[in-house]
Amino acid sequence: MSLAHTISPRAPLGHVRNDWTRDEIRALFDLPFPELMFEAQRIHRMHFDPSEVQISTLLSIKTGGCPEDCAYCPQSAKYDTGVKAEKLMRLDAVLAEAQAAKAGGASRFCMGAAWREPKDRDVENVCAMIEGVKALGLETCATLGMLTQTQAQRLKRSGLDYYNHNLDTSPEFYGEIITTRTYKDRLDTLEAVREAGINVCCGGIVGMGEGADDRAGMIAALASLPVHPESVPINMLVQVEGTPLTGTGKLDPLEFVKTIAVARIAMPKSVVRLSAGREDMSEETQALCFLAGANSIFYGPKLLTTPNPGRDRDMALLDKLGLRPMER
Ligand code: SAM
Ligand code: DTB
Ligand code: SF4
Repeated sequence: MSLAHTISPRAPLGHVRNDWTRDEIRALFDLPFPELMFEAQRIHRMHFDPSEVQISTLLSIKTGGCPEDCAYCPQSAKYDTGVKAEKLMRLDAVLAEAQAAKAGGASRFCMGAAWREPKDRDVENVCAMIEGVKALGLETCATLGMLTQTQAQRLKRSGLDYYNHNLDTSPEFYGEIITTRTYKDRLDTLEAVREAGINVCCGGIVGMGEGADDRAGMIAALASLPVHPESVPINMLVQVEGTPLTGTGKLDPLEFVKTIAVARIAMPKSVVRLSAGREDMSEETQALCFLAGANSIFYGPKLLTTPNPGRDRDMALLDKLGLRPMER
């Protein structure tokens, strides 16, 4: 039996389980790198075509001025980052961006708003956007902050395919990063989204000064949700001047790759997204992330407010690696 298999005696690796302990996750992180990568790639191939990458494009439909204090975020009103607070975008402008994203090759369009939680009126406006984007033939995703059950149900009726709401880090480190809402608040929103029948997109950020145990705690929290998120974004902190996390020591890129590999093993059927942080990531690190089981990226020159690689650069990379966009 291989070293990796001794970690999960209750069920063979590659099967979906929701009872991961932090120690088991930590043991995956501690595997020799070749063993970890081999298992991640083996499990990836059990459930996915290894040459396919899902392509999403992000749009900030409501930028800046957020009342929350997330220490990583350029859109918090509490930090002076140069991001100006704007109003919710108009429907026609959003649809023009969605059309451009589709023409550029995206299959999913994610709309993000810098809200703590939307008002019911905001939800109505976003529902009109979702209907319009879906009519273009794109999958839809939204990230609007905390939701009530009624709001989640309303979004579902508009046809929303995915809702993004991250746990961000381990329960223990969370208080160092956000004080204006609790871990439990996040779990409640995730439950409302799940109950409403919307696919869940939920992940976190690494490189925030957390320890190896926190990275394991974050993956353990995600992998022990009652149902695994269908989509798991793993973000590398994008350090933005003015946020409390600027100047945090850079995380070793191989630790990022390992986080992706462990997410792949712990949530075998979820799409794992190599998310924020690619602008400053070498092609070699990104290639290792794909090898570790990442099979989704944000595509287009901007994330919400920060830069992302240009389309040409990404297409050249995918081409070089023989990867192709996943069909819907
Ligand atoms: N306001 C909503 C919320 O917080 O749920 C939606 C938008 S918020 C920007 C979505 C996610 O983006 C956050 O949960 C965080 O994981 C990620 N994010 C924000 N700023 C980031 C940064 N500087 N680097 C990496 N990820 C970041
Ligand atoms: C996620 O996990 N990462 C995306 C998406 N969900 C909404 C956002 C990344 C934001 C990076 C900072 C910015 O561009 O403002
Ligand atoms: Fe606001 Fe979301 Fe940024 Fe937190 S992550 S400050 S909730 S926009």
